[in-house]
Amino acid sequence: MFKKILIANRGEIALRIIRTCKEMGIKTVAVYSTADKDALHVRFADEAVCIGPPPPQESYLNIANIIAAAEITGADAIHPGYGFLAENAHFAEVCADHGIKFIGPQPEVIRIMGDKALAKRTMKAAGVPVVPGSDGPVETLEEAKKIAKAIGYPVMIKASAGGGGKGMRIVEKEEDLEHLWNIAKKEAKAAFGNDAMYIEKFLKNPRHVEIQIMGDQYGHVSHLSERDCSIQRRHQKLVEESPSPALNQELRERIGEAAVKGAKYVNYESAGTMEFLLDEDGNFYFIEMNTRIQVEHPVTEEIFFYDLIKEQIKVAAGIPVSGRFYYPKERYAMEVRINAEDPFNDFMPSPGKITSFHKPGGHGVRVDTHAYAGYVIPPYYDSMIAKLIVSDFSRKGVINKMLRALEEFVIEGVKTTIPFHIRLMQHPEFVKGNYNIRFLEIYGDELLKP
Ligand code: MV4
Repeated sequence: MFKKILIANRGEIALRIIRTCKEMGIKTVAVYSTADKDALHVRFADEAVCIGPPPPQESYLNIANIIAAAEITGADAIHPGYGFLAENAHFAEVCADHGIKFIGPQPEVIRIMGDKALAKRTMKAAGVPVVPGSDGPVETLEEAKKIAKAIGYPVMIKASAGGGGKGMRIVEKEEDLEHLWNIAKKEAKAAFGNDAMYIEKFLKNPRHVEIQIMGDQYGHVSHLSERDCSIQRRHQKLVEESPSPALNQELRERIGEAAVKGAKYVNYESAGTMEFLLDEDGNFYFIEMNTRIQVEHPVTEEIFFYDLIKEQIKVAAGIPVSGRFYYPKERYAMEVRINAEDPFNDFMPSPGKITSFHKPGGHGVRVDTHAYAGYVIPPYYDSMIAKLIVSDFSRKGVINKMLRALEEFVIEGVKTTIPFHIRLMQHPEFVKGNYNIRFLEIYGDELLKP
């Protein structure tokens, strides 16, 4: 087992990782930018190393400084958390070159999944259902026209280097293709320095259902059922829950098996998530794979009482996983993201000092946060300040408990997304589980007016 792990991250996830390391008897090294000198991850780690000024490029994305911090402190592994360097294949390689174990998948696998057209082609070859469309990248407008005609409009043009919605366009009819093709390509070039594009059939009212998987160094892969992450706004998830209200056990098993098949095909090591779109007829299609621990991993931890970070560390150290399928039994969990943003003013960021802070507690309530009374939220990083996760024996019980916990949560000094979540938990269609990725587009007016 590792003796000392460096956590190449900040905020709640850095704290989350430090906690598990302590339980495992592993020493921890925090890294921090000068903006985070008073952060809890710095205080709770055994050692802490400053890696640069506030801009992420100069600190949390600064590979040379992070490797130097690991070497100076004698860390034998690095946990990247999510965001920052978590899906950077080059960083994973540099760690290996320095004899430091990167706690995550193999660099080649990160590289495949980072190229969305290649990821899709690879999963198709593995026998995982994918959205009908081009087989890999599309080189020319003429080729794009041909494929779009064959699959039928509407189609979606997507950037291979994309994800998160950038460089993506819906095309309703052939007359619009040329124009939107050019726009999407320009956007992709500007955002990613790569304008490779692919095309697929546009699905109208899908749900976003993802499968949590865990693979080891011996080719075993297990899955831990699904999370429904359809409640999003501008590609930012706001709520995640499990089980998905849209799945029956038969469908759940088929998606889970598809995810395991795909992950085994690439010998996937570590925690990962296979993202699927689920259409109104119960068809599911792989769209992307995330090669990291995700923000919403606690939803899965709560329904299975299973520490995913601990498992990630164990498989990184060469301990095998059981290679089985896990389904929740009478357990429901939901997470809401509490961001320092004003939900009634277009989710405008609201950094600054938290003047008063009281977090909810009680049975089935978990709060993952790095915030405290007096903490100053720096403007340089993302605005998530807490995750509130509740679990119970029914979905109804979860929503009831979530509402109670949200009403108990006190955060003063900055605006937060709490009032939005309080309304959402009382929305009849949400309560019925009747939602898809367009939920906020449809009900945003009533949920987001001041
Ligand atoms: C789609 C789609 C409909 N049809 N692909 C958005 C970001 C990227 N991860 C994939 N996305 C989508 N791909 C086809 N063929 C609709 C979306 C989409 C979406 C997907 C998941 C969650 C929220 C979303 C919001 C808008 C669009």
